[in-house]
Amino acid sequence: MPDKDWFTEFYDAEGCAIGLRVRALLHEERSAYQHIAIWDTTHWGRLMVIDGCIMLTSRDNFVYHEMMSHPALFSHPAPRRVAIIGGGDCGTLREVLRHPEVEHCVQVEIDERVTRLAEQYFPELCEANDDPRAELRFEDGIRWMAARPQASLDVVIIDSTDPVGPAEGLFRREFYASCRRALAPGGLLVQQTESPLLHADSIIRGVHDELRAAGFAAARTLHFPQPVYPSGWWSATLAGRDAAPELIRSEAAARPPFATRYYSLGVHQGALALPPFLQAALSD
Ligand code: AG3
Repeated sequence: MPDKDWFTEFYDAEGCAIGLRVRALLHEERSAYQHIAIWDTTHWGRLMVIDGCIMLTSRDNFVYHEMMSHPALFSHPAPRRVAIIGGGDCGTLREVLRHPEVEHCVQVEIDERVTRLAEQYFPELCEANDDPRAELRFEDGIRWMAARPQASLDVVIIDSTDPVGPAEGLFRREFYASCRRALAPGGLLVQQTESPLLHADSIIRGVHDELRAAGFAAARTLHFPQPVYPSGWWSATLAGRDAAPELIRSEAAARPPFATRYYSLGVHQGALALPPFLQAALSD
């Protein structure tokens, strides 16, 4: 098969790559912030790539988006006010708005083009964008968060790209401190934290340390498969403003009032079970 039929993300830092066979390049542009490409693949539906990094495919994004939203929302006693930082494809927003307790969910994405292209090429991810509880903002999430009134949010979800370039500041204690300030008592934060296999001692450990430095009480990392991201294995880290995050609404989690494809009570509990190497990397 000639190379031109494949899109490959080369993950040079770890000497590995992930490839998908493609049929056509549907769109390509350089926005004010980054290079964005949309491909049609032969087996994975559509593919969005930002600066050479795979963001999502139609086929497997449900795993990531459900794990970025449902564990946090079922761990908060009453998640009414939610903010998503990044998440421009709107997949996380859609999952958040499945929760009837949510009264308002604001998505703060720096690059409006990501959302406009998602509307066009991934309309299924954008089906909740017209929900009256949804607010779409296009601005710098770090600055937006720093300007939030104190105790005005219940859950903060950071759905970012890798911690290089524009997203780097989203992995630092200064940003976490503004998140913590904006969270009401009992508030929770969740962030995508890259690969357990590749980044346990670096990024994931670093996020735990930065969260603690910012005043969060405790953090717990969940892991799940994500075939199109480097190593095929991914993570999200949950942190509690005042206490360790616990799955306190387990009855609701056992019977969600909406359909899920990956998330379940058992999956949530299993995702929190850390293999020894990861436990060791994250213990004090
Ligand atoms: N999530 C992107 C996670 C980072 C992927 N990294 C990579 N391919 N090197 C954002 C998109 C989903 N809403």
